Amino acid sequence: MEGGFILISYEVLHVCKQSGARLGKLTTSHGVFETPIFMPVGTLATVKTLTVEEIKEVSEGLILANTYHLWQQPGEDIVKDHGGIRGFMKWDGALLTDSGGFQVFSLAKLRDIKEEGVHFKHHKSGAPLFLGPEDAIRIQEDLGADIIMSFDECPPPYESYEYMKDSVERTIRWAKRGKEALKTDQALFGIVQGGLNKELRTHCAEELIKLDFPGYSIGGLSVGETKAEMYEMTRHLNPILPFNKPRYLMGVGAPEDLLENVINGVDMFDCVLPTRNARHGTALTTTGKVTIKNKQFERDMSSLDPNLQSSVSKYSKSYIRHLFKAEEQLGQRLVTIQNLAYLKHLMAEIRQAIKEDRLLDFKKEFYERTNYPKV
Ligand code: PRF
Repeated sequence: MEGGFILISYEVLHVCKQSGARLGKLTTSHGVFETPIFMPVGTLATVKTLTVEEIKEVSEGLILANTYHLWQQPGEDIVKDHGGIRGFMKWDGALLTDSGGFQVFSLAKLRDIKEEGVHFKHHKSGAPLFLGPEDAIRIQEDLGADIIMSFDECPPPYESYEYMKDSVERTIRWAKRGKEALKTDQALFGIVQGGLNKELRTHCAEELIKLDFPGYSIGGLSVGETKAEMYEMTRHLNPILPFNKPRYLMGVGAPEDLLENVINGVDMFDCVLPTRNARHGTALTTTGKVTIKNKQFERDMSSLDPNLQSSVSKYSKSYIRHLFKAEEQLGQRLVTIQNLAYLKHLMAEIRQAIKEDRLLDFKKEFYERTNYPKV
């Protein structure tokens, strides 16, 4: 692992008097960040289509990568030989890795969940594999991120109470085993599960808090439940999670979800949607979603987002539409830059509104001037 000593600290700098949202400072060995923050996803040690210089432009300097994917390809030993993900992809910012739990559940075929971990078949080759809480920690130690995740189960949101109860208890035991296995100073977060059941969520949070993690993730949301149910659960967890530790809502990144969940006390977010949708031609802008392939943009000479300056501002919608119609890869790159630049801008606006105690006013304006959906 590169550098050896990796530690984080977190402090709340201000609480918005209007909304209760938190402004915080997250200190890592590879950068100091104001929260709330959105982290672009670099699953395979690349934010798809972008160079590290471009990632620097459109992020705060903190990105995410995936244990499951890098374990399978090229293998954590090769990444480790480069000094971890940062050396491998030449990223000099900070990093967070997900544990692989979620990817096993979303990608793998024929999973068999046991107390020791999960037996499953590789999502492409069908080869038999096993991943457990100690393996997830060992691999994340080799990958060398500043912040790492416990191995958890993310069950479908509408499973039975009995299933959810067993699953949560196992996730708590896995978190404990992961913490015991950790040999580095990487910041290991516990992940709160429990589906849509508030009692199970409370129980999971309380048990993880006893283990005293440096931060807490909220998993198992944005997996098929309604937005109202998601917001309700972050609102429920807000007073339960420790005030002076960062809270990270996993896999959530629609603009309206960032805003609503910041109001419910969330500090950190990641999501593949802004970058994945970009590659299919959906742009996120200061006025809402733009489907760039639409005929209406054929002769539109204006930039993708006239209110936001970035390295894509010089191109017309007409040109970017043309790139998509002609299946030119530059189109995907340009919309990826736009979407991440927009989320960076939105989070900066949110932090400013928190500082000025006017996040609820900001929320009202946000829904007035955009087409993002309001619950
Ligand atoms: N667990 C882990 N990673 C995740 C999730 C989870 O529940 C989610 C759910 N939105 C995204 N990524 N480990």
